Amino acid sequence: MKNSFTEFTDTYSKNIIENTTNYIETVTNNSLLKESMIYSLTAGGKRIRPMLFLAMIKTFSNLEISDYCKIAGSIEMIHTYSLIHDDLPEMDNDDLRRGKLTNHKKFGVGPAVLAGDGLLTMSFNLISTSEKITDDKKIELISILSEYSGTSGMISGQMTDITNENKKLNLEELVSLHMRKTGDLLIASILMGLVISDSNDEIKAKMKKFGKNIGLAFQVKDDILDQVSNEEIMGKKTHKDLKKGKNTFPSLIGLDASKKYLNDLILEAKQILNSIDIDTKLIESFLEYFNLGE
Ligand code: GRG
Repeated sequence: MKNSFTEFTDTYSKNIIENTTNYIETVTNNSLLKESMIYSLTAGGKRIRPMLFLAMIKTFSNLEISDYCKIAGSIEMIHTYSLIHDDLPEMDNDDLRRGKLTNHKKFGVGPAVLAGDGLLTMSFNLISTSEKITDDKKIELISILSEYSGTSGMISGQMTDITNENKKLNLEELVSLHMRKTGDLLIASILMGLVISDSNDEIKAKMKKFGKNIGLAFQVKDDILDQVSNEEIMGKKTHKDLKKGKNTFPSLIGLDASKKYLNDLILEAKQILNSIDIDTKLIESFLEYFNLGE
């Protein structure tokens, strides 16, 4: 049975993808660039980050959700660019993503780098052209998204990751790496939704902590599944981490302790939601994503 977050995703993800692909079609004047950007954006994916952004607006305001699908698309553009670049031979070297050929396998390395660059730069342009928010809010959103996906956030986490293969990190270093690489874009999505909702500082602080927990949980789950799942279920190669000498939670603290860690992070995230005096059921239903199905 679908939970409310999945139904929410079904309702709005088409609108998000239509907004972004229409924009790419309109402003891009090279057909290969257009095709390669749209290929990866429409290749599937759970749309977790744009949906978290919209779920904040739904939960913390009375605004019309469809007015913000264009901005939600800007977040998915950043996420998709990061996946295209992460899959490149000089990074994680993957042939499959979202169950399809990776961008560079389909179009070549050069076009894949440029498709990623195109999505990255277009993301901010998309926010700047939104008719639904004030200029002050545009600046705030662009500032959050560029900071958290940038050189103190996702990009710095990725740099630590690729330069520390075959070098053992301790738990604190591993947590810091993944907070930046995976957590920060999720936190940005949440904070951007709260900016639109005009939420107060207390809600922002609580939901930022919630974002940190789910960001970390995301990676712990990914590490666990890389060890115990298979390519058919994941839509990408599994058992890669060990082969590549990657630092993972199971390799550092063991599989059972990783599962307990995941559980504790989600429990704490639920407690944060329970401490907010508002109906947060939609956000809470997202947490079912972290069930390992055991
Ligand atoms: C190249 C600057 C740069 C950054 C790459 C996101 C990232 C940073 C790398 C991805 C590595 C990875 C597999 C991380 C595990 C968690 C994660 C972000 C998985 C992919 O996100 P999902 O599951 O993907 O939301 P879909 O396809 O559903 O959108």
